[in-house]
Amino acid sequence: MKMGMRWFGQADDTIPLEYIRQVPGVTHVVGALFDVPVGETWPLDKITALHDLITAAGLNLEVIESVNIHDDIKIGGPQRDWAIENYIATIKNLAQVGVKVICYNFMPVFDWVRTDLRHQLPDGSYTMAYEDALVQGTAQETMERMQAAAGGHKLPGWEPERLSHLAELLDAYAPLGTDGLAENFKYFIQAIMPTCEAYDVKMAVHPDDPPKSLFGLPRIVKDADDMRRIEAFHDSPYNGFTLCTGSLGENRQNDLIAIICEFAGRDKVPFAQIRNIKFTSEVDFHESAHLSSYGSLDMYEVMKAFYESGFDGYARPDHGRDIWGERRRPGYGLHDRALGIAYLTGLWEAISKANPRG
Ligand SMILES: [Mn+2]
Repeated sequence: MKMGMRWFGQADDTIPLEYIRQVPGVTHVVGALFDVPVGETWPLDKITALHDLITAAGLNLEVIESVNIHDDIKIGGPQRDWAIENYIATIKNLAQVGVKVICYNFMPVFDWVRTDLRHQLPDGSYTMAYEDALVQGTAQETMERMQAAAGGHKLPGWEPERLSHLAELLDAYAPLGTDGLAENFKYFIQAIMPTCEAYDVKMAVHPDDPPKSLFGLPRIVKDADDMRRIEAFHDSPYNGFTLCTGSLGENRQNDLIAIICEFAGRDKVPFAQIRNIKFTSEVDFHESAHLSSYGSLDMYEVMKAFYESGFDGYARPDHGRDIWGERRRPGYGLHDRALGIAYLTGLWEAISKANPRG
């Protein structure tokens, strides 16, 4: 397991790379360019500049999150092939600096959804929460709630430029349905796979968060059945998954441990995002500290499942709370993510010493 932390770049992240370098166990940064419009090719000079900054700090840049998917790829719109050509060019450019994994998602219109980005827990820390009753209104209302709650931070996947055309986007997705979206996903995967395999860059689709349909839009990366369908688009380690324990764990019907064993066991998990959540009702939850005792997921069993499946990919603690007076981009406090890393790497050491791999 190669542990890392997500970093939003010099312009957008208040955490210096030097601090990340000091978190025990961290060898890499999960990075991205945030100033290239979705659909365009990421220029090699900007990628190289990001890479050089990270390696100068003593860290590696081998995982990118995210290279976002243009809406026309998801919809099958007129600019689809243009956007795919650019995606392929981006993969080639990223490979040139040694990138091995691209995390992305295939969620229509909306990326991840929470209803409270600063929910206070009894210990005084702040976290993100989801209350299902609050997304029963319109998509517009939810979007406004998210943006108002962001406290001026940019939220990944919630680019105001793109969402300013919300009504248009909703209309464009409306006729697709689950199968239509899946067909377009398949078209995309089959178009890029030869490049991924030739350039040794693994694609790792992130599950829908929360893993269910919202606002009547189809969602197709929710559970093991969805993942099997995606795997069948092109059966190869290059067509893989970001196994986000928090996202998949947000649906009580998902047997998270079985999903880890199945997909990591088939070498389809190049990237793991490991966090805990706590259910507050059948469907509502908030993100919690990583410790098993603070949430609803058994992190010992999670780490054991990764270990026993032979997982040796990249990982990150995913999110953290705001603690110790910190006020960062929601989900991306330094301290709690570092505590999560200490805990997860501790579990990993204990599990691996008790069960040496043959
Ligand atoms: Mn995640």
